[in-house]
Amino acid sequence: MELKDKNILVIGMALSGISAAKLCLEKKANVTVYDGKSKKQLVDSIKLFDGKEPRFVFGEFDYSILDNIWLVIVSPGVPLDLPFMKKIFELGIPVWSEIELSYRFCDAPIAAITGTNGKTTTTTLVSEIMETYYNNTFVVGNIGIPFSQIINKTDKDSKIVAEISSFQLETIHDFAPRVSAILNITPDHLNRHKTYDNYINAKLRISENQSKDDYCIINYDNEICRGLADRIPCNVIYFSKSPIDAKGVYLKDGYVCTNVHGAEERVIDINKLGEHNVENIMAGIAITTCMQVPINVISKVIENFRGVAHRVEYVATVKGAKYFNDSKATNEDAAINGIKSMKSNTILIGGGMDKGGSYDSWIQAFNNKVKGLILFGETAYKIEDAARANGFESIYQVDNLKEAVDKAYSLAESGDNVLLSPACASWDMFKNFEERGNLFKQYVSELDKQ
Ligand code: UMA
Repeated sequence: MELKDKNILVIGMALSGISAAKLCLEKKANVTVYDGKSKKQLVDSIKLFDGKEPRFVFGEFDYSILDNIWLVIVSPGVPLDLPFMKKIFELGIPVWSEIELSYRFCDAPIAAITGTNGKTTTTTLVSEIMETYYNNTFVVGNIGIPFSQIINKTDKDSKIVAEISSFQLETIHDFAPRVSAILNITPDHLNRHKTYDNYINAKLRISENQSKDDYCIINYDNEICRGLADRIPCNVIYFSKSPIDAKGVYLKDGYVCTNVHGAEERVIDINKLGEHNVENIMAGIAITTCMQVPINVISKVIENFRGVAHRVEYVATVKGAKYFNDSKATNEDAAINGIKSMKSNTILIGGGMDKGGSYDSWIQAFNNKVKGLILFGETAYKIEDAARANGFESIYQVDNLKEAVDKAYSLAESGDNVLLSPACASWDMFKNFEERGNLFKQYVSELDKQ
């Protein structure tokens, strides 16, 4: 792919845009970077170009910058129906995502993971498995590392694990992973995609350029995903919480099993897994099996997998109750995801710094799963009021996180979950959410010794 002397416009100057622009500059293209923010707002970003600067255009879009543009690279957060984007399409200028650009320079096989929920956890697990077995595995994409940032370090023997969002998929053209995965689809980002069908179609694009020898992993138990199978041009591999009459990874007789390579093999005992992660783990097994990692390597990594730190991270089982750290849930929406991922009776620890939000939707999402709500921090009274207003009464206020863990321990019975998912920022009592989560893990580890 030759970019020398080509006129390229990069739209958006944050993670993806800066990295894509740097790659194009390295390839000796004439690069213009546009961002709707002002120069003053972007001074720190400008410094990241280390003197090798593109042409910058900031603020209101100046349509004359489109003259002679050969290619537009659009950042994922830029909606495609903005007036200047519509003009770009009208002029017939190709528009690529940063993922497409990077793909054009990539000789390594890619495992690409999309889905409404669980992308980051599955991507993290897949990268841990791949790194254990293969040298030169790179994890990129929506997880926070632009693909273009690492592309120069890769060759045909590298392996790429990419978390891919629907925003990134909207502007692919040739992008073709060796293995793709659609973990699940439920309504999300509808303000951007306008209709649920558009969102589903954007997700499905992950497989559109795959050849018939490639693999696409889909969730058998998610009706929307299962319904897409006929539109997938390569080998379809399912994952399911029940045995299935097709190629895939599934639960049977207390084990995660796979028949991807033919005869059924047991991969791991379900009791060794955190229950909320089972679907992500099955997807991870299917993906890495199709990337030719041996089952014994996969099961060993899974046995030690604790999820993504501070995001419904399994901590330990104490007296039959499972403890989870979701300290990263610093707002109501994230905490709703936290409680949704719990499948059984849960003792929930929440509270922290007041960001002025309401807690009603979070409490309504408890859905009879929360048997006790333990509150501490600045927002304890506010959350208690909201909980009572929503008819929830089993509330315990404590003074600090240590007391919260002790209270949870005294309430927890075998089979319960204990979840720290505060729905609030941490800064009233901690340096950051990481410190809050780490202390939680430390207090839980000390319970064993009581
Ligand atoms: N901008 C404009 N005009 C606009 C909109 C944005 O000029 O109309 C500019 C902003 O001023 C800003 C830049 O574009 O300077 C931001 O671009 P961006 O939002 O694409 O942000 P990046 O930092 O490039 O991050 C993107 C992904 N962001 C989004 O998809 C919104 C990151 O995913 C991803 O980690 C990163 O690329 C690297 O690949 C984040 C995300 O929230 C985590 N993803 C969504 C999700 O997970 O739900 C999809």
